[in-house]
Amino acid sequence: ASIREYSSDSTPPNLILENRPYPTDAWTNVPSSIISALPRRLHLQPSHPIALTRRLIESRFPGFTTYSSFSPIVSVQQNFDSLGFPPDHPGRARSDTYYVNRDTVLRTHSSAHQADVFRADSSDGWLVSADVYRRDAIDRSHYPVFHQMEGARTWDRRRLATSASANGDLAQAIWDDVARLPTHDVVVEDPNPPTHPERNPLQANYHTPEEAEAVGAHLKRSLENVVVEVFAQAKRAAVAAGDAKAATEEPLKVRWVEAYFPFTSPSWELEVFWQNGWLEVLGSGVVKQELLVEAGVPQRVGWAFGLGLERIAMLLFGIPDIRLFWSRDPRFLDQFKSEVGEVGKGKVEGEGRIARFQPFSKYPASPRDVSFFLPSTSSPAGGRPVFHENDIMELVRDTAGDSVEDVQMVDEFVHPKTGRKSLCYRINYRSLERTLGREEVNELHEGISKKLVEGWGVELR
Ligand code: FA5
Ligand code: MG
Repeated sequence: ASIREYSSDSTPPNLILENRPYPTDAWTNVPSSIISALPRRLHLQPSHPIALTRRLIESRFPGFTTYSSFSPIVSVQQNFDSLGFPPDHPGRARSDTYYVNRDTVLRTHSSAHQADVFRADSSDGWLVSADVYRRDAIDRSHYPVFHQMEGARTWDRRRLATSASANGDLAQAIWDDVARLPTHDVVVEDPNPPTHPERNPLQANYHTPEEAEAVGAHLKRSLENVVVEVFAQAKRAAVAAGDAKAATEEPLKVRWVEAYFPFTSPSWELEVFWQNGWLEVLGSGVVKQELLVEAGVPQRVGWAFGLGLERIAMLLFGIPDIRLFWSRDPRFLDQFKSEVGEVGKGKVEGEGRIARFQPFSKYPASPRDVSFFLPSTSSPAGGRPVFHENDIMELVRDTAGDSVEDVQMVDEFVHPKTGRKSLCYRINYRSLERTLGREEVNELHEGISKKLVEGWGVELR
């Protein structure tokens, strides 16, 4: 038996996505809950907080070309190969990525469009907003569908060589542009050395250290300005709402930490101190020159970033749970609508407003535990794929949808005699929109337990 036989039980010969059929194969793993999220495009719904966040950030990059309607169905080449992901990179695994089939995925990040945009767009700066898909944990800041904004700023050496400014000195030209950026007065921690000889080397074959340093400085100031603006707007909204506590929250704390991405070097992540911890909001770095060479623009040099729009929107609007973005409840959506006037009999909806989220009520939580032994032969040779934590996350999501607030492993042990592994997960049921009945929760929980037995061959304890 193989994984193919196992997964073909329930997989139709074609998946219809955005009105197009895609042949399925042994790699197909997109569940119906994800397919139904495809048409939502929250970043394009006029007064939705994700769209408002997108527009606020776009306004901090004047002159950049903006794209926001590329299809989320991309090739493995676009999502991974074009970015230099090695063949064995964990991000490619079926446990982490939604495969339509062997060659086609739901994009896992907006970086999937980097190479294409660099090739097709000769502007110095561009932004791409996109819904992205990942098999991931379930909790208040993780959801299997979320939104990213990709951005890049590059400089053209050839154009520079023929212009009078900076005497053809690229580093100097970039520093001149840094000086044109707005300034801010937030103290930013930047504890790591700017480069790391193995993990994050300068691209010495392509850039002088001065050029890389100038690109890094332009990148950091540009993105700090985004976060500073988001916090200023968040505070304004809190004051307007009479929310004294939020309005006087501690001053903004921001730090850069070294990071690794296959398509940038050096690379950094930007973190913001929020609710007692550091929250990562974006990844970024100096674009690998190989990518620009491949894209037919070897003369361009610059930076790129990829930012989580939900993470920023949670800060901006004070939204405590990522599931709220998917709510169709008018008590949520109407909070961000604005009216521009009246035409005929109807009110005309405006572009929305940045307002502090007012919780409409907190419904009770219903935690339930499920404990089970994994099958002793939990290997592909035994006929089943190896159980991965993301598999229970998806099973829960597919059975109970947004009625689950989080899923956590609370116990794990290996039986001393049989050597079998036992796991216990706590599933916390809580709707954002209503009280769930005891019977209803029991039914959902039994459904999940049953699917664990049938799909994964576990033995309930
Ligand atoms: C990336 O996706 C890179 N493509 C970013 C990048 C672009 C680096 C260009 C360099 C150049 P990462 O996996 O860290 O990196 O995700 C970027 C951001 O998306 C995170 O900082 C976070 O804000 C957000 N994010 C990641 N996973 C989730 C999730 N499950 N739910 C909500 N937001 C998420
Ligand atoms: Mg990251």
